[in-house]
Amino acid sequence: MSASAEPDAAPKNPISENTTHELRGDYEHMRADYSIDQPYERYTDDDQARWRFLYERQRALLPGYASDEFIRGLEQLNAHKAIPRLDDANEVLDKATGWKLIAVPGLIPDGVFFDHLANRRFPVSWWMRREDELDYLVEPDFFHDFFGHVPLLSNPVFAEYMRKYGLGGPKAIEHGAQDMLARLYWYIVEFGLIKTPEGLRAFGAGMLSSKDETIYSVTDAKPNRIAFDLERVLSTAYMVDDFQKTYFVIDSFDQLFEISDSDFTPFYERGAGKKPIDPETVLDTDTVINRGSFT
Ligand code: HBI
Ligand code: FE
Repeated sequence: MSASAEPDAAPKNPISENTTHELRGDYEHMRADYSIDQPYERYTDDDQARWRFLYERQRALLPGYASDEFIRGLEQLNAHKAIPRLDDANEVLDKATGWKLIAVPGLIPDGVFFDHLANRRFPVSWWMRREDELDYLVEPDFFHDFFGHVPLLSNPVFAEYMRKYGLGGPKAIEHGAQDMLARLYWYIVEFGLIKTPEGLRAFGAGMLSSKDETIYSVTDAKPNRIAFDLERVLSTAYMVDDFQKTYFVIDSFDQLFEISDSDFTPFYERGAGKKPIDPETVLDTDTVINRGSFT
């Protein structure tokens, strides 16, 4: 399926159901599955310099904040010198977990995204953010997608969770519950914390690709930190344009197996039409690791 743009019309916004901003990418020259070849020659010297700046700044932060699995996954990608070529990263990932990165113009429709994940393909927006977007941008760029998401795709347990997430997409869409499934992606894949003997560590792409949220999510007293519970997360709304009010904490990556093997239908049916739990709420049924100071 490709953006069916009438000759004189701008390309249709392919994610209209859940995208409020005008999409950045050029959706005119993509394959039916929304993939493109990574246009490496289009990266400017500024893009390369921005990649190195962001990479070095985040990499220096990781010890003490990021899970060891994330740091190990990042190291083996050898991506510190320049914007990585997806073909090079794919050699590493193929050996580790059989996953493959594909370049895309930007956000793609939920159904297409789920299908890629179900087939061990991770879509990476090809373009780098601008200088004025260094610390905040509306749509995931190459740095968020590659630095944030790719390292853990070399971890077999996490990679299998991502595949199962994709496989769960069609059922969520069939139940009109993709917003519930999106919460699971958001609170785990984007903003998940994990318990370790040395304390809480971040493994979510959204925090680990952000200087300030890496620190805030692990150490700040303001947010709630609550032990992961599947139905609780599926029922909890999230913030898209601010630090999270609540982070959910898993005990181990193995816990992701249990999550991904559950049948979500009962949750979808119980949650249908219900107002989601506010992001800052703490329920008395929660196993609270720390109650946020803002409450
Ligand atoms: N498209 N390129 C891209 N990257 C994403 O992370 C992404 C997407 N489309 C939809 C989406 N994420 C979320 O709505 C998922 O929960 C499906
Ligand atoms: Fe992301």
